[in-house]
Amino acid sequence: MKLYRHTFLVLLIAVYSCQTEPDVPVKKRPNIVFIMSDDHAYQAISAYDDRLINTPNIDRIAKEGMLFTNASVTNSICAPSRAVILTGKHSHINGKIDNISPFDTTNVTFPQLLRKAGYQTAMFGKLHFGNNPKGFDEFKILPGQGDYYNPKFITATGDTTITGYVTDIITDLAIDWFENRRDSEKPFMLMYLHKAPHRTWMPAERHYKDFTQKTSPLPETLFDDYVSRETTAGPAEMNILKHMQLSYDLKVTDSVAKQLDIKNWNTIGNRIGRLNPEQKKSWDAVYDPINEDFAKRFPNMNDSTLMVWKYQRYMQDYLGTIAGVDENVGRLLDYLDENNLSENTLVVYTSDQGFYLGEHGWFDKRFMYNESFKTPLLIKWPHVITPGTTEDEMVQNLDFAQTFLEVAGVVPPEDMQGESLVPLLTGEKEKWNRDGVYYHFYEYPAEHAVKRHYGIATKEYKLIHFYYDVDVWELYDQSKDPNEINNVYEDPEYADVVTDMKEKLEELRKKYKDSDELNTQFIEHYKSEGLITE
Ligand code: SGN
Ligand code: CA
Repeated sequence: MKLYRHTFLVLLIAVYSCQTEPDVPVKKRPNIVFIMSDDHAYQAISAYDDRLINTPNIDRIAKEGMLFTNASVTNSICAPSRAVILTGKHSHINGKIDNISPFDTTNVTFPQLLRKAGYQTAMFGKLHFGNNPKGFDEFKILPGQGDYYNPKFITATGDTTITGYVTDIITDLAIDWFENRRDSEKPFMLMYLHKAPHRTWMPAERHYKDFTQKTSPLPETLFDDYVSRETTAGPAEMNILKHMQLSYDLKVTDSVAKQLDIKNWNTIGNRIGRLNPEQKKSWDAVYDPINEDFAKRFPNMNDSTLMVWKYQRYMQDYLGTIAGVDENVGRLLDYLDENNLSENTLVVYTSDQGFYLGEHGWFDKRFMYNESFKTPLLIKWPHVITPGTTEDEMVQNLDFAQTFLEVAGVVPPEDMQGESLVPLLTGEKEKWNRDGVYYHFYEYPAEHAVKRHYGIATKEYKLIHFYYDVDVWELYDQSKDPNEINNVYEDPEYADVVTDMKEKLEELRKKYKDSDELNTQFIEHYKSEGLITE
């Protein structure tokens, strides 16, 4: 197999080297399909963990390719993650540190480079940049977060609203592009970007009932008391009991709330208002009985039973949206198979970050703690990746740009900061040498109140520095404490580890050109924008 892979790569290189001769067709270069969902936790992909949901179609990518068990993001929030993916540079270099400011379109992105090198490029779905993507022959993107039902899309020629369910529509758009506008003389690069399973977790009608009768196992840390993390994890506003809203998130109707006289009722409606009368009728048929049942139980609930009820309702809708993603990923993979496109196509499945499914009592992301720092990553590339391989090297979303450029035979710009994953994909691990990865989260003060922090993760330890509003260091021992509930930074037994990890962290900060001065500049920027008022 190794010999075969080697021969294949030699052939690829031979094809690339023909690029300079205009008469030689270059269509043998591999196609790239980049599938990304929004907030899809690896805990909700059965290739990683089958306790919550079965995702046979997403799993197919790992079965036919490689499952990464240590993939992470550099900044666990939507638009910054997308900017890192497109530019191959950390947030402090590409400038997109948070979801607030628009993306600086003077950045060079890998789709621009691929297009220049002769690839046909398209993007469908969620981008969340505040401006249109560059480097695409065609795009149809959701404005901002987008809507689950009857969503609006931005296109190069104006806006359009499409009736239906967002995950189905994004797939329809991709398949329509393949069917009607693909140039078979060129290799293609498709970015197929789902909104699901982002908050407020609204499934397709056919999946309303898939999970509403099911209960999910409770995570070990659902009732985390944040001891030893009182000033970091403690103040975050993403606790299911305290911060997840019965109306907005869990679809309890206003009339039930009134009947129960629930205090602090948030009357901001969720997006149910977008359903047309027919869609609303099927919605009510499923959700009304759930709410009636809740109305009966609520008077006897205490904090702990309410927490569990909210967690189960959260999981039911969250997993329902994933059933739609999995089905649609299957539809796209089938299309590639049926049209003889799979053989020469590298397919990636990932998420813009991980997500808390009740771990530490939370929903949302942002922290460097595992469930939001790590992200799912499955890649298939027929004849190159040995099917069914598991890879535990520490890879990041920072690495995609250089990977895709290498796959396409394009030399990456020197200032990109990742590493191509090709040696891992081809089984030449000896060429891969990474001992730790860097992380930096900025969006604070902001929704969910997760404080600014940066840190380093190795396979054994994680060292985090929360540096704004507090000055707190945390150290986690991954093998002894995989749930990251014991901060051992002050433990004398770990003094040497702390010294060593601090050294490694400083090396990484230097390597990636991050610094305290930059932190101050970003804070000053927040002040000038009125986002920090002191
Ligand atoms: C919205 C959500 C937040 C979420 C951010 C960022 N609130 O603001 O819960 O953290 O998006 O998500 S909501 O009320 O609008 O649902 S991200 O994936 O775009 O980064
Ligand atoms: Ca996201």
